[in-house]
Amino acid sequence: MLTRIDHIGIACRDLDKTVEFYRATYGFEVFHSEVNEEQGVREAMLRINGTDDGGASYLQLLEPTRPDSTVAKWLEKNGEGVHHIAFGTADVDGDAEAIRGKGVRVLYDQPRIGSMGSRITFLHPKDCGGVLTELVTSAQPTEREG
Ligand code: CMX
Ligand code: CO
Repeated sequence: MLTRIDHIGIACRDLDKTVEFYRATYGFEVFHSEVNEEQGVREAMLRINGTDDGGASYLQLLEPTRPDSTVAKWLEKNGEGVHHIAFGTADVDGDAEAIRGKGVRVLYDQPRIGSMGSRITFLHPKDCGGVLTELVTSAQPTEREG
């Protein structure tokens, strides 16, 4: 069951500058940052609020690490902006299979590793009304997000 907005993914060309915009404008601080080479991104997670399933909602600021990455290609075409939304679930495997059964393309056969050791998969934007949609199961939610 999808129980929260886990994050909104925002593509940018300059992560440090974008982090500074969110800090100076809204007072949001970096909760976690990392490079995910498989996804081709350097990212910062800004924790916005806790959620009643024990998790949290974040903004995920994404800068491409290489020109052939999905985010780099998206930036070339669209410029900076909202890239995807992500729903949180305790069971990404089960929810992805259920959604696949409804005829929506799930991009990965098995979930991959996302931010903070989470397990993630994506639904094709062409099957979701133009919205690239991610499903996320956090790692150790109580320890990290409690
Ligand atoms: N949102 C909405 N539509 C999108 C999109 C996005 N983020 N990315 C691509 N599209 C649309 C394109 O506009 C295009 O539509 P048209 O054919 O009408 O022009 C169509 O999808 C195909 O786009 P493309 O530019 O040819 O891109 P690809 O097919 O090569 O890749 C996708 C699209 C979804 C398969 C790819 O972006 C992907 O695998 N995404 C999942 C991984 C990812 O996004 N990782 C980065 C974030 C990591 C994280 O969140 O942790
Ligand atoms: Co994401």
